[in-house]
Amino acid sequence: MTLFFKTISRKSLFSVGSQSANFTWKMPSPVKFSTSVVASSGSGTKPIFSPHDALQTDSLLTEEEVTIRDVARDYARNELMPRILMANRNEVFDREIFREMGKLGFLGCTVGYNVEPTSSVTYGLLAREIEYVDSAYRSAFSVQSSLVMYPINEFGSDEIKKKYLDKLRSGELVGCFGLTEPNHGSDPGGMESRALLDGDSYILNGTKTWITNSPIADVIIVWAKDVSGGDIKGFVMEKGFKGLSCPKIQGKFSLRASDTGMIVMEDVRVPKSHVLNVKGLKGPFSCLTQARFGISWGVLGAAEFCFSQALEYTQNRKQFGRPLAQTQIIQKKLADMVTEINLGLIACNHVGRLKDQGKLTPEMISILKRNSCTKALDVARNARDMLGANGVSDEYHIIRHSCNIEAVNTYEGTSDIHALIIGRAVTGLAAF
Ligand code: TGC
Ligand code: FAD
Repeated sequence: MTLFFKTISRKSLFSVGSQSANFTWKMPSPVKFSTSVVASSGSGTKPIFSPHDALQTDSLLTEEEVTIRDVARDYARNELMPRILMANRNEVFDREIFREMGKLGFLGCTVGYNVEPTSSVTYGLLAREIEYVDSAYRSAFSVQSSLVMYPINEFGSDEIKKKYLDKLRSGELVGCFGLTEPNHGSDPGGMESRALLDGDSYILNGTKTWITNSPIADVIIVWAKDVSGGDIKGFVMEKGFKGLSCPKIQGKFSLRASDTGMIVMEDVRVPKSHVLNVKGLKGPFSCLTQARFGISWGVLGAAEFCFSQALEYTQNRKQFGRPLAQTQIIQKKLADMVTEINLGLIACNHVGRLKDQGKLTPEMISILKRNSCTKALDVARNARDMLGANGVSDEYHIIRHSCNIEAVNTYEGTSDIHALIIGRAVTGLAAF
């Protein structure tokens, strides 16, 4: 496989201007990462325990996956981290981030159009490193890769593949994916958006809401019911199409560094060549399978940050004459965190390998998405508590992660909806 990451000039990428925050990171020392697993001893090597790779998941990665992961880690921690505090505080998304991720080869890395695709585990590792900094940046990465590039590559005509895929990969174009409607979130099958065939084009009417990146998107994928026949179909629209508008939703207290909006369609004409070649809910659901897989990895990255921060903080913070980390309750919380994060990562890795072997079922993804989100939310909430008052300050970053994971737990199928998908597979009875 081509290591396209190696061809990028890191120097030029990393000279992009970082937004300077008025605040400095107040941890006593930077969060450290040790993934060493062996130590020399008189009789050879002896495995040692690292809280940051407790079950040695790194040993399951290929050399190429480790290399790409390290590039992503470097980028996320050195380039994204300095920008996030003010971006989150001011609800700003820097569109340049798409070009940066594009330059590094992150966008649509598993989509093999004009490039060699990476493994699914690589995609997961990228999501994990990016979400270690913020879920908003991972959302940008996953919507573009899994919800926009994936369906265009799988179901698009040669014409639209040629028109959009390379530009989406480079980050020159930004895409979004509209499934949710004001009256239909968990039950997209009830959608009210309609498409009427009229000559060589369809006329679309309807409203989508809570759409990541819609206010800044150039390429807008919308799912709507074809009036003749009633099948759900996917339509690829462009910013500027007559009758199309994408107002921003204001006042989110989660994913504040991501632009979320609506897609309002009033008699929007979409050429037939822009209709995706798939019928029914399996079109959008197959995209969701890709994105949910990435979220399952990503949200554990956010949990890893919260764990590392809480560990460092409680090792340094003394109350009652001893470090907080030397108390039983704090140690139990840290033990729970390290257990859940590492079990979760092993599961993601395993399912990623099954995915590339063609052995995946959607229920496996529901298990991962639900498990990773609920466990990460728990880790973030506990970490917030362990920092006391500082836990509610955005300068310590945990409250931001905690608020973000609330939304991540809701989108792409809520935790309870995934329980019902698993429940249906277990019992054979649909409860929704
Ligand atoms: P159901 O009968 O289960 O399925 C209908 C058809 O779809 C097929 N199918 C799949 N195909 C491929 N991949 C999958 N994962 C699939 N899951 C189902 C299925 O075989 C069937 O095909 P066919 O040929 O028989 O028609 O449909 P249902 O209506 O009963 O589904 C119920 C339920 C609850 C599972 C579904 O509605 C659901 O998943 N609801 C959750 C909605 C959701 O996740 N929305 C996400 C919106 S996008 C988003 O949130 C992006 S956030 C991104 C970010 O910022 O990162
Ligand atoms: P509802 O479906 O109204 O659910 C409300 C509650 O009821 C939940 O707890 C749910 O679990 C529960 N519930 C629902 N049905 C049942 C049942 N049968 N039994 C028991 N409990 C049930 N959508 C897109 O299409 N594209 C995007 O890019 C996108 N980005 C998003 C970004 C953000 C920041 C957010 C917050 C959402 C985004 N969404 C997007 C929408 C997201 O997918 C929906 O919010 C989600 O699917 C849930 O739908 P809902 O909000 O309408 O909640």
